[in-house]
Amino acid sequence: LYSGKAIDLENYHTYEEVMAYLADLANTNPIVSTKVGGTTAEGRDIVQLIISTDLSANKPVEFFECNVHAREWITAATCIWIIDQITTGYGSDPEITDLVDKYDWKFVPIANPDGYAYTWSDDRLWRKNRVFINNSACRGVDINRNFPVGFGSPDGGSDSPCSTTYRGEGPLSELESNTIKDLIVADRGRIRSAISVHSYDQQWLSPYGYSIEYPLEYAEMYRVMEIGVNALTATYGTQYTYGSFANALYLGSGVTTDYYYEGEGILHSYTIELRDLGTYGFVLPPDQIVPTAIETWNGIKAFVNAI
Ligand code: ING
Ligand code: ZN
Repeated sequence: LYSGKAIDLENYHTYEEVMAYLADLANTNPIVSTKVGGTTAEGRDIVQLIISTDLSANKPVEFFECNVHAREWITAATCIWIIDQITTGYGSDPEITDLVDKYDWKFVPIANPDGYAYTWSDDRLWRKNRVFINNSACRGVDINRNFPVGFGSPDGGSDSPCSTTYRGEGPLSELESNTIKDLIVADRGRIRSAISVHSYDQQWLSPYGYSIEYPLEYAEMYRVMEIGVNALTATYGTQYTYGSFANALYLGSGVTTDYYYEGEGILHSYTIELRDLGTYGFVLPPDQIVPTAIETWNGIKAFVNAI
C-alpha cells in the first residue's frame, strides 16, 4: 500500500502521501517507529509517529495531535515539518539531540483521516469526521467537541448534526476521539506536555475551553505560554495572543485540551492556533508552510525547555 516515497515539505500532501512518508521514516530511521491507534469508519489508519532513542526507558512524552479538524491543512504540514526537523537534527543539532535524549516525541499528524481525505476529494472546508448520523441527512461529528470533560455544556458546541460543531451522541462516541484517548492513556503518568494543533488565529491557548474559570495552575501556564509565544514571535515578528481559550477565543466544550488537563492530569495542555489571521484562513498558501513551521517549532522548543 505505501510506496515508501519521501515527500517535500513545502507542499500539502494527501493522506496516502503522508502515510507513505511516515512509514518510510520508521523503516529507515532507528529512532522512529509508528503505532496504529485505530482505524476509521472508512478504513483509514490513525497513525502515531514516535521518536524515541529508547522505548523501554519510558521517558517523559511530548504529545501532539494535528489535523483533528479536516480543513486545517497547515497543522499536519507543520507537524510533519517538525518531525523532519527532529529526525534530521538528532545527532547533529545539539539542542534537538538534547531534547530527544531527554524526551519521547509523539505526533498524530492526521488525527481525522476521513475528514482530511474528504477535504481533498470533495469539500476543502470540511471540519468534522465523516460518520453517518442516525435520522439525519447531515454527516460528521466535531472531534474537538466529543471529549468527556465539559461535554455538552451549553454554548461550547452543538447538538444539531448539521452544525459544524456537532458534539456527537455522547463523550468519545467517535472512533477518532477514542483513539486519541487510548494513545494518551497508553502513556498515562508520563506525558509532560500535550499540544492540540489547530488553525487559524495565531493564538496559544490554555484550559479551560468549557468555562471562563481559570485553572488552578494558570500562573504557571501563562508563564510558559509567554515564553513559547515570545520565541515564536522573535522568529519573523508574527503576532500571537495567549491566554485561557474561553477568555481569549470562545467557549468550546468537550475539547481535547480540557480532557488532557482535567481528565488526565496533564498540567501542560494547550491548543495552538497557527497562521494566519484570516487573510487566507484555512486555505493558507503553501509558501507559508515552512515559515509557519519554523516559527512554531521555535516556540515549542522554548516552551518545552521552560516547563
Ligand atoms: N479552533 C478550536 C475549536 O475547536 C478551541 C479552538 C479549542 C476553542 C478549544 C475552544 C476550546 O473550535 C479551531 N480553529 O478549530
Ligand atoms: Zn480546529
